[in-house]
Amino acid sequence: MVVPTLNEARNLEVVLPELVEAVPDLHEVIVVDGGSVDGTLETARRLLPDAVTCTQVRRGKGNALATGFARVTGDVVVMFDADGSADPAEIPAFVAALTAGADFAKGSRFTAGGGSADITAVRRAGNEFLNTVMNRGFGTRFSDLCYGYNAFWADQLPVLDLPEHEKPGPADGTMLWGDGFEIETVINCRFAAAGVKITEVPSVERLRIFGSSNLHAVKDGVRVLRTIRTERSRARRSGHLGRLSRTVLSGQAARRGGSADLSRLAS
Ligand SMILES: Nc1nc2c(ncn2[C@@H]2O[C@H](COP(=O)(O)OP(=O)(O)OP(=O)(O)O)[C@@H](O)[C@H]2O)c(=O)[nH]1
Ligand SMILES: [Mg+2]
Repeated sequence: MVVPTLNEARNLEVVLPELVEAVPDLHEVIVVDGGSVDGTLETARRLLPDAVTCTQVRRGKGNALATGFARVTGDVVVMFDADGSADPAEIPAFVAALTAGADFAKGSRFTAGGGSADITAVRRAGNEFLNTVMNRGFGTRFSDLCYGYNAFWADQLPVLDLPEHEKPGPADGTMLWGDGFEIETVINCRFAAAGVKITEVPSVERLRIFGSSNLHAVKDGVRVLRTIRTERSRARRSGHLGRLSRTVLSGQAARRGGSADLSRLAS
């Protein structure tokens, strides 16, 4: 599990015990902190002495995920927010989608069985619009582009080609492309452009337990739109768009076979 944290100590008190209870044979939990001032890392180490804990070099959720991904030793990577919004009881369903043949198991609140305690009419409409733009541009059938609870096989990491995570950031404090919240869209676009097999997994988003939302519907919507455009140009430049037809969104016959082995779960 890769868990990015920014001042989530109070949430970790609830989330980490719940995680261990839901998946007792978890292979590893990697907590990547963004310089919290509320004792987040100390809390993680106290609650989960076996957890891998580290502090990212640059800033932003994207850089945190890239840092965590680089430390994964398991077969499967799960992207897991620390704010209580992701239900750890859903992890086996993500792993099952992967063992059933998907390369990328994409959480969706808007497929049968999914849902959200935290979505407004405006956000829902915005998400629908962004799904449409993405699906037209990449030939995909995503139903929930803007959702960060996902899992993929660790051997797919090179496909993402994320920025080198340990290089210090620009002196002027600007963020590198992929270091911010655009990471989720970057990941969706790059997997889609590479033509990997994508399966949506129904997921019910819960409310953040403590702290307040960092999401700004309009500002973040514009950022996702910009990300789709940039990533589409990138895919076209690298000649990837021709392969898009291979991208599917359904439960497929086993590519890897076997049952979900949660002891090799890396996130
Ligand atoms: N390491 C690190 N983690 C971050 C950073 N920004 C956000 N996070 C974490 O990423 C996860 C998702 O961030 P949230 O602030 O919950 O963003 P969101 O889910 O889009 O919005 P709300 O839940 O509605 O506030 C949480 O676990 C945060 O603590 C960052 O710059 N660095
Ligand atoms: Mg959140």
